[in-house]
Amino acid sequence: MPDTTFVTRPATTTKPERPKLYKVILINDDYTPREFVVMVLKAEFKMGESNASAVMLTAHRKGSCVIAVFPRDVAETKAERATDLGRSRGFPLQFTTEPEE
Ligand code: NFA
Repeated sequence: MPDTTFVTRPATTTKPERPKLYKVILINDDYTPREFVVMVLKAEFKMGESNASAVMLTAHRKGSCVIAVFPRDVAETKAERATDLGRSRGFPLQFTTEPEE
């Protein structure tokens, strides 16, 4: 018969923290064509045409635009993939991430 050890649960339990979310931010530049930005937003962030156009125009006018929030690894991967799409075509298009407050 194996020995069995019973471990009692602590009187107080803590709920697991909800993972912090990260914003993906589109940065404006003077060189990437508007249609290319829209294409990247549709391809990488699954936006429809009108939403992608609105986001692109907000970044164009204000300098940047928050696109979406995701868990850290997802946000970083998407920002990297989207930035790489621009780089592969010789554009300085940039997507960055930052933690939500
Ligand atoms: N400012 C770019 C242009 O006028 C378009 C653009 C928008 C680029 C948003 C990057 C981000 N061609």
